[in-house]
Amino acid sequence: MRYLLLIVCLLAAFFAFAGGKFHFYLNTGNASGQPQLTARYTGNLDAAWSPNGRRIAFTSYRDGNFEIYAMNANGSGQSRLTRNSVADGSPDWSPSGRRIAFDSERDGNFEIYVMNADGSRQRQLTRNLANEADPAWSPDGKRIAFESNRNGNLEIYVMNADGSHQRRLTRNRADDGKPAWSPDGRGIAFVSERAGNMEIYAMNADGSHQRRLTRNPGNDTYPTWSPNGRRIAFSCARDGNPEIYVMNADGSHQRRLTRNTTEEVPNSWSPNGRRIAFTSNRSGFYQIYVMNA
Ligand SMILES: [Ca+2]
Ligand SMILES: [Ca+2]
Ligand SMILES: [Ca+2]
Ligand SMILES: [Ca+2]
Repeated sequence: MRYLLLIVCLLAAFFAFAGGKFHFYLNTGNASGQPQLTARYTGNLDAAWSPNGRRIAFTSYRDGNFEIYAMNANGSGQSRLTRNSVADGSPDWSPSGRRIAFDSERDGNFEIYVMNADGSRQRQLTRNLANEADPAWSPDGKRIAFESNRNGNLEIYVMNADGSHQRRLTRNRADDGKPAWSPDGRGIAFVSERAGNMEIYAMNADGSHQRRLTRNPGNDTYPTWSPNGRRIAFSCARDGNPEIYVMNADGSHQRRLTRNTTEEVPNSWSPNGRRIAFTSNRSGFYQIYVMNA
């Protein structure tokens, strides 16, 4: 699947993550009430709202390779947190707001790392030749879920927040990835291609009771929980290009929030539940925007 994704990436933009990451990249337009937080002429994506709502971590290509940055929730005060020549991405805040988990290719393939919220004390948590990506911190701060192709295809794994006790939660030949922990910590939403195209699934946090939430031939990806756990935002390409949708946590009442010819994917719900930070290429480059939820 990642080859298909790569083709989509190459068609859509001239940068892409490669190498086993379950990313779905996006392709322009304008919408009122959806302010753009990042500048033009470079790629900025993968926004993650800090638990107190004041900062947004994200990934930027402005330095010639992907680095993690953070900014104030209005787009001001942008600062770089990583500094190296390879890809760093997928930032996710610890529930305390003190640390950020992320993935990085600095040892030759993707691994999960953590750092302090100011970029200090960067520490590697996984260590193997496969790709580990898309970390998601459990709401109690004790565990981190992630995706890895260490067993031949992408599966979802979970480990303690110090990298110990890594264990697998999904088990099938299709790609499973992009874990998102429910706010009560009991469940994990994720993306799987087990039904032939990307659909959103949910499971208990121990991997049991895996169930499908979307059902259509377009790719559904980027699941993002509302802070009250009642809804999941996701992107779906059922109308030919990725748009942002929301549904109830059981998959019911799916409804579209964006409507244009470019690609929009949700990244992170604001902690107060009122806003959704998302990535769109409506300007010709991937940029971070916010809209009302
Ligand atoms: Ca980098
Ligand atoms: Ca690895
Ligand atoms: Ca799998
Ligand atoms: Ca689908």
